[in-house]
Amino acid sequence: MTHPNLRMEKTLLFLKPDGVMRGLIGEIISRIEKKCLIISAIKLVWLTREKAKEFYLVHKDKTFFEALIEHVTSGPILAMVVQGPNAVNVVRRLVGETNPFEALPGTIRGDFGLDLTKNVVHASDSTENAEKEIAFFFQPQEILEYQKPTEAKFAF
Ligand code: FUP
Repeated sequence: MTHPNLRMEKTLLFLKPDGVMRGLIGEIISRIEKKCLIISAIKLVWLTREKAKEFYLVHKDKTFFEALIEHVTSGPILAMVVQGPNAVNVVRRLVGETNPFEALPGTIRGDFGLDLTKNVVHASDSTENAEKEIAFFFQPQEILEYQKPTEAKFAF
């Protein structure tokens, strides 16, 4: 039975270099899996400065822009397309507040974030941005549609 307030969505989640370097790949993927979300695409990417600036263009005039670009290009990131009911909002809530010192315990940033720049992950903040950010990292043929048998009962 489809719940009227639920929409099947895709969102873009990536572990920043601090997350990858600290060995948090398994931990973050585990949290996504335990929430019964589906990983539709996944890959390691090492962003160039040009690509990082393009991704964060909206922040280009902010004081933290250079530090942000420096950090996200300092090592590989693990980019994923995550799918599920209301996935954009659900993943943002799993991720927690931008500032790790305000993010609640139990959220990814609340549990692992070090500072505003090294806050472990990025997650799309709207369905519109999710679509753009997914296209930034993935070709359509890299995104796989499937259902896990154990989750078929949640399908709608
Ligand atoms: P979020 O959507 O939670 O990732 O946060 P924002 O879009 O506001 O910020 C994008 C990224 O900029 C954050 F992940 C980290 C970085 N940032 C800083 O480094 N310093 C700040 O004061 C705010 C954001």
